[in-house]
Amino acid sequence: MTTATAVAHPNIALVKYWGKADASLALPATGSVSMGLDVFPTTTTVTVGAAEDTLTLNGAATTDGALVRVTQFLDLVRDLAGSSDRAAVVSDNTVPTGAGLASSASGFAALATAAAAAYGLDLSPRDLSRLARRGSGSATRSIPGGVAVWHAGDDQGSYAEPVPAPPMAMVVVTIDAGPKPIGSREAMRRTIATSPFYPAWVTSTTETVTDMLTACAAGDFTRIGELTESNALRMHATIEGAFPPIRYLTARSVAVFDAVAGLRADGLQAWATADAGPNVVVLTTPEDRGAVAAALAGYGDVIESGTGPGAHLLRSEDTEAPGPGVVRPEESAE
Ligand code: 2P0
Repeated sequence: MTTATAVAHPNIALVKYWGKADASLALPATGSVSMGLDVFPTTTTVTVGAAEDTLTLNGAATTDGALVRVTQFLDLVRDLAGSSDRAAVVSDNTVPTGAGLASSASGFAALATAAAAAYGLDLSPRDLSRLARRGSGSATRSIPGGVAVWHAGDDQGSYAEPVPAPPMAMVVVTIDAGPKPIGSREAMRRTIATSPFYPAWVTSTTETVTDMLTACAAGDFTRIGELTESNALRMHATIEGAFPPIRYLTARSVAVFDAVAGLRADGLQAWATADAGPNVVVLTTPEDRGAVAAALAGYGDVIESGTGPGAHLLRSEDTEAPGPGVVRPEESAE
């Protein structure tokens, strides 16, 4: 029985991924760029040698669609490893319930890292990121952590890697912790099928990725911020162009965008973005993050984050014992 435990963090895109070129291989229509967070890690243990695949999520046995998705992902790992062994997956998210951050990026990055090790695969960071992509697109970018670019391309070429960038921080403003009106996977499909703005989104975002990488390399924080906020609004405009329309931003979201513009007028580095929901994330500098968080406290629950690490193994061990997290005698003596 082989067990491995990995930890991974969420990431927030500065240039968004919205739409697949190939759903079965999880290939994005465009590249994207993100900042990995240093808050809310997911810790996942995979133990190979179970009677059947099982998933325990935050302490509760799970048998719904989440288990189906995990099993399909493990099938990919088993194919690579030439194994038919089933596995027990135990995953704990530290995102507070309703923080408004998706856990699929950290979840599948941690699962990919732990499962690859538990099944005996020795993958390069690039191949680990390609594997995480098959679980959830945004998980691709949680493998490197830090500021990362996820390349569009074919199966071999679509992976994430770190990019040089100036120091960054984020302030997450949770406006509404309720469920999304429509999940991002289905919303992406509807956007591609019905939004007349989608072709322009693909063209412009491809250019924005290049511009963002140039701004990151130059350490031009203001340009990074401008591109971040612009790309987020373009994504939401494209989504709103779907039929039937999908609108994630609420009046309260827009109020935060206005407040962030006010902070810029006051001389702070603050640029707003938002994913597939009403919550707003503000890109800022390590110097300005405290002032930005204080100024936005009245708009919702506010959480600060610095730039986080990539996905990594906590332990990988062979054990005779039946279950994850078992400490061998020589280790328990420490
Ligand atoms: C992003 N989002 O770049 C964009 C911005 C949401 C808005 O990636 O279908 O859960 O698993 O590939 O990764 C959310 O989509 O979608 C997402 P799948 P995922 O972060």
